Amino acid sequence: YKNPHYASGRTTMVHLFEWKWDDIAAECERFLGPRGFGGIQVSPPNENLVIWSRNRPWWERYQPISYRLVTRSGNENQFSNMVRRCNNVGVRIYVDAIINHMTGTWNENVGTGGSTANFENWHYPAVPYGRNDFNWPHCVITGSDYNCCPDRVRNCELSGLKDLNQGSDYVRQQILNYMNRLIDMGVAGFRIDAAKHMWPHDLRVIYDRLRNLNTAHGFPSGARPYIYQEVIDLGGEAISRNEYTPLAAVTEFRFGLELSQAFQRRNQLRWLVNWGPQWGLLASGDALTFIDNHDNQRGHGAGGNILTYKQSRQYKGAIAFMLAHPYGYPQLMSSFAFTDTEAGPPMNSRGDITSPTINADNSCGNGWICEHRWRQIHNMVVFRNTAGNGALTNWWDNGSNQIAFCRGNQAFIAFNNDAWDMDQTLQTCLPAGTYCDIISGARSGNRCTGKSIVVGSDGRALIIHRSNEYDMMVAIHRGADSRL
Ligand code: LAG
Ligand code: CA
Repeated sequence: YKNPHYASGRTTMVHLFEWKWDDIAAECERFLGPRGFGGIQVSPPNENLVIWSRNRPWWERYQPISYRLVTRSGNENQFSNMVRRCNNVGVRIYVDAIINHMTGTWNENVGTGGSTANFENWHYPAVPYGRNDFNWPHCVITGSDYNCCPDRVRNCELSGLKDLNQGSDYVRQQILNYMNRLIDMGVAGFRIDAAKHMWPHDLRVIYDRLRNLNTAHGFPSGARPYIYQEVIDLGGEAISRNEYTPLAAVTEFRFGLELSQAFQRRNQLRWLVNWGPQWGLLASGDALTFIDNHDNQRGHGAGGNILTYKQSRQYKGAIAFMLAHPYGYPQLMSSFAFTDTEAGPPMNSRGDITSPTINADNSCGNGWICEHRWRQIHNMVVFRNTAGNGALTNWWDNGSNQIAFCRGNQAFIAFNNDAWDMDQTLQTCLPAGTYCDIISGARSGNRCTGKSIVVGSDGRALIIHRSNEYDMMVAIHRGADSRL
């Protein structure tokens, strides 16, 4: 369950938060496929409660009312078309699976597909679930439960959301029918929402009954779905992420927290010399890594002082480090603009999500940020693909916030997060030649639209990077868009 089954040479997925299926299919064909992205995490595809009383917040999608594939992102047909079209251009789909709970009690009671529920009786007829399918006695998780009481964290309600009993064979079967249907449609894996709130043993039973990935969509025979479990473990809680790594991969929340600190200069970049398990991070193969996610970019979930698109210079620095460094399986966040932390995606008065528009410079409009379309970010995806399994070599630092390193004779990157200029001759590990910096521009024909860097026959290059430049890093590699 720890292999994403990316198409060959691909390494990175992006969370297209609240995107519609038709728009994702188009994005696969016009951008993600051609630019080497490995996959997409999509918002929950199953029917959720419509919450007009809070003006359709983003979090209504974390309140399932059935497993029918009808949401604001589209219907079942649109979903399965998207999966096919994306797989056809080498981009995998990963589904955010909410299997810990159903909706909480609410003053509204219609789903995105028209289903209703009877909250007082724990009755979800469109599944169907009834009282016996939930955990008893009824209880709600409190803050102190995380320190004392694993059983309460798993058997009580998470913010009042009706807590399913995954120990029940009937419940397991409903969940499996849902997930296996998605696998048959060609999805490559799942984010397991709220995994900490389910018993590892029950999850293991569910994972083991999932079907193999669909070979008609290009997966090798016998391939198991990629599973990354959302377990927030910043240390000191009664439940440890180590209870989940024997099952499948785990979201590494400490990763984005530490890098956010470092790139905000609350820690010197030079300490990243031993970035990885020595920092208390998971084993690389167990870790789904990211800077921000849909929760902590708006102060939900793990919280912390996390970099987002709003502090773009530092954010691009942290993302570039994530993509340049060999540790982990990276996921990019692609956001809609927000100030209100509860607000849902751009929509019209009927509540329909409005599509992103694409500007001439490749950026998005209509309220969509599309971090994945920022040149500095998508060019670093190609950097990571080009670096492949190459080891990190030739670490250099100035004893402060200037660092540089190579990836296996394929790629080189240097960061300057100090308040003074960088002026150094460094070993790049690349063959002699002129390379285009893929941060300030790219190669266009036989010239660079941004900076160029000349590597000598000894592999060394003079790297001058001012502290006041637009971005804090320069990056070059042997791929076509960097090498002249
Ligand atoms: C998750 N991971 O474990 C999701 O990443 C996170 O976004 C989900 O919470 C949560 N678990 C449940 O799937 C989000 C919001 C919550 C919201 C919840 C359900 O962060 O704020 O709760 O989705 O929509 C909301 C209200 C609560 C209310 C609850 C039940 O904010 O006040 O009690 O709904 O109606
Ligand atoms: Ca639970």
